[in-house]
Amino acid sequence: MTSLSRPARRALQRLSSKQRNISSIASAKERIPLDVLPEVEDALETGKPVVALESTIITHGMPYPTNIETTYSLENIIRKKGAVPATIGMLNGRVKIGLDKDNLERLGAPRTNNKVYKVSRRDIAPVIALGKDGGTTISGTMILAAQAGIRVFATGGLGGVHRGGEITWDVSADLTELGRTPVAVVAAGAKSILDIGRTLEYLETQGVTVATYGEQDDFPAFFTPSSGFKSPWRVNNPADAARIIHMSDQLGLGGGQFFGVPIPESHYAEGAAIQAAVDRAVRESEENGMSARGKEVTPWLLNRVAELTRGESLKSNVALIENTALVGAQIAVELAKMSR
Ligand code: PSU
Ligand code: MN
Repeated sequence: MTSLSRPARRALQRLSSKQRNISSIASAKERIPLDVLPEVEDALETGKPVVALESTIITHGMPYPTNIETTYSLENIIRKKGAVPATIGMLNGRVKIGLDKDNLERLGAPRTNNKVYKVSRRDIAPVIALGKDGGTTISGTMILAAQAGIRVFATGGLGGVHRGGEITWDVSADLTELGRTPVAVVAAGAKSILDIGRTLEYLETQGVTVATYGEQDDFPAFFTPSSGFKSPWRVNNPADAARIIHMSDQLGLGGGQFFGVPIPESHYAEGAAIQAAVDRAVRESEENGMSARGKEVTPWLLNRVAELTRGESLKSNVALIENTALVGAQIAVELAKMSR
């Protein structure tokens, strides 16, 4: 939209959300190879609530077939709350807003010979231009969601400043994306494979509104409810979250918001054991040089933690994403009422 003149941009801002989404999808289709599932296109055109889901979880974050089963489960949870799910990924260089069964199988099935890229901002243009397949990270998904006019996105864990990031400079593109792209991310916080204190500092510098969603002040740490760091804000209902998103748009601030939803209480108990595995995995990654391997670091750590906990971490992972999908859908429903 930055190519528009300022008066044109103002005129576009005055359009109702319905008109805006039609123009946003139509114009996106003129610019990029884009396929939108009919259910999603209809929802966007008629101002119904839509929740984006990412695909790096499917391609790099979870093993088969849990990755695919979880995607169906998330999509159903979102539908039950009255919103439409849009899982975002890339196939043959085409952007997919909503994945059908075949798309999902192709991205999620065990790899034979087709390489599936982990796609953050820097990778989007090459994957399209060179006709590749990709699972989009939070940053990649935010960009494509924004292109389609989707304002709310639910997922598991945010990328961040890695432990030792002050030396390796390994800082996830998720953080800068939240600073520039207007999509609200609802997730279970950031894993303690990361330096959560520095992650929050970086988000502040980027101007990102960070709020815990629930009854605690602490920023959640994915497998455990509390990170030991406070979130700058707290909300405990979907309408308040939606009001923050809406006001950010009214102000024309332009960036995203982050809502950290603590892991459900039923999974607190596993948290401590998983935490020990996280610490061990981080130590191993430093010893074997994995921690200096860029985009491979996060998937390696996730996989190692799952191994060390004999799959317990995977169960918690599924439970907490199901929870963020539910909250994301509730926020999207409230936001749709405000944007009419
Ligand atoms: N954290 C998780 N699970 C994940 C990811 C992060 O608990 O699957 C994925 C997300 O797609 C996130 C990405 O956007 O990893 C961040 O990767 P990196 O650290 O390389 O920026
Ligand atoms: Mn990184």
